[in-house]
Amino acid sequence: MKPIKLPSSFLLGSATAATQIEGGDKNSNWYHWSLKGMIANNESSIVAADHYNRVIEDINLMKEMNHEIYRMSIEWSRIEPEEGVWSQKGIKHYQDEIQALVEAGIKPLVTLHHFSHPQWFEEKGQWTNRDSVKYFSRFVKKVVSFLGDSVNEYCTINEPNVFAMDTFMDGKYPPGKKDDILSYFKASKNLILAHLKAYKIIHSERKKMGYNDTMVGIAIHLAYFEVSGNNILTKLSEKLMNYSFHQMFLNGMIEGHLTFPVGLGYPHGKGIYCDFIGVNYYSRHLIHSSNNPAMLFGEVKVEAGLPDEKLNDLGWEIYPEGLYKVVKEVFEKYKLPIYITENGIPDANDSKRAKFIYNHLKEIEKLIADDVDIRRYYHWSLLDNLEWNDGYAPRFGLIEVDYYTQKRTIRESGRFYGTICKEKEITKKMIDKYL
Ligand code: GCO
Repeated sequence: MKPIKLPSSFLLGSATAATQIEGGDKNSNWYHWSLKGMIANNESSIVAADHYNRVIEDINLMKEMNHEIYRMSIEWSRIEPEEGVWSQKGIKHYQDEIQALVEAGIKPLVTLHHFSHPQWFEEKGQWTNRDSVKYFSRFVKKVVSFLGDSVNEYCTINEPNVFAMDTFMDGKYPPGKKDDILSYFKASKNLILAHLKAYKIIHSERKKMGYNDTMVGIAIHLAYFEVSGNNILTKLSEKLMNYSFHQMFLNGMIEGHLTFPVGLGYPHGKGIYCDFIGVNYYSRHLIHSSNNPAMLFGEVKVEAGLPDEKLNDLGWEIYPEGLYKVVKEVFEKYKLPIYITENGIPDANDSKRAKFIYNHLKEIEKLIADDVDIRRYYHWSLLDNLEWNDGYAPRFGLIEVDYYTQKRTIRESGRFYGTICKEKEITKKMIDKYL
C-alpha cells in the first residue's frame, strides 16, 4: 500500500441525517412509519442515537476526530410540526447546534430534505402533491432566515433518485408504494422543481442579507452501473435505468431542464442551478434483465460469488474504482466543483472500514491528479444510526453507539480517519498502524 497525500485545501469530515440520529420527534413521517411496524425488528425512530440531547458531546467527538466540515440535516417536522405553525423551540435548537459547530471551527453543510418530512405533508400525498413545492419553499425560506450568516452552504434535496425509488417503486419508505411508476415520475418532477425553486430562494434571501458567498447544491446518489452479460434487452435496461435514476435528475437539477417523462423545457429558464455537485457513492450495481414487467428498468443485483472481503454487512459490493468513474463522468459533463457528500460502509466489527477509507481516498487522489475539481469528503457516517427500513443493525459509524446506554466509542477506523482529517495524508506509519 502506498502513502496518500491530499492538498491542504481539500476538506474532510462526516455526514449524518436528522431522523437517523436525533430521536424524540413524533411529528415526522418516519415516526408514524415506525408505529406501523415498517422498520426491521419493529424498531422505531424515537430514540435513535439520542443526538438531539447530545449535540455538544457529539461535536466534541468531531473535534477529537479533527473534523473541518460536517454535513447535517434539519428536520422539517421540528420546524413546522403542523402546517403553517413554526416551532420556536425547533428553530432555537438548530441555531444553537450550528453556533456550537461554528465555535468548534467546523463548517456546516445543511441538508434541507433528507428522506423525512412532517406527517402533515405525508398525509397530503407528500411529493406527489402539486403544492409540495410551495410547502417546501416556505420551509426553505424560513430556515435561511433563521440561520442567517451562520450557514452559507446548503444541500437542497438528498438523493431524490433513491428517495423516489424506495418510496414509490420498492415500497421501503412511507407510504410504501410498489411499482407505482406514475407516482415515481410525479414525485421526481416535484423534487426537481423544489430544488430549482430552493436554489433561487436561498441565493436571493442571502443576497438580501448582504451575503455573496452562498453555495447551493444537491446530494445525488450516483451508483456505478454495469451490464451483466451481453443481452441486448439488458443493455437497453441499463440505459433506461441510467436515464431515469441519474440523468433525468441531473438534467433537471443542474441545468433546470425537465426532460421526458418529468416534463419538457426550462420552467425556471436556462441556467446552472448548482454551485457544487454533491455525490453520494457506495457501490457498483450489475443490471440484469427482469421478468417483472413493472421493472422496465431491469433488476439490480450484486455479482454472484464475490469473496467476503468485497462485500459489506448489507451485502453491497465494495468497489472503490466506481467512485473515480462516476465522479469523472459527472465532472467532465458539468465542470462544477464536486463534494463527496456521502461514502461509507456498514461494518459492525470494524474490520473493513479503514481499508475502505484508504481505497476511496486513493481514488480521490487520482481524481485530483487528473484535474477534477473535487473539494470535500464527508464520510457516512459520524455515528451508528437508523438505516431507515433496515433499522439499527447496519453499523455505519466512525463512532460506535451502544443503543442501550447511548455510550459513544470512537472505532479504530475512526481514529485512523481522525488522523487523516488532521494530516491530509496517509503516511507509511499510519498504514502500518491501521491497515
Ligand atoms: C443516503 C442515505 C443515507 C443512508 C446511507 C447508507 O443518502 O443514501 O441518505 O441516509 O443511511 O446512504 O445507506
